Amino acid sequence: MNDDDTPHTVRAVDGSFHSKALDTGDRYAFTFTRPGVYSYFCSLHPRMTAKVIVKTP
Ligand SMILES: [Cu+2]
Repeated sequence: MNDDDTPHTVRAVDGSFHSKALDTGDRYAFTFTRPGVYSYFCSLHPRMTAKVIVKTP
């Protein structure tokens, strides 16, 4: 959920997932089906980067 007071997006570096602009309180969900490390960033503020690590159960 976007808790900030400005919009942000979630965009995969490899393009595999991409949210619309998320206003305050908006949520975005994506279901990963394969383990791996998925780097993403905010397309409105490209210096905002992070990653999701998906592990097998
Ligand atoms: Cu942003």
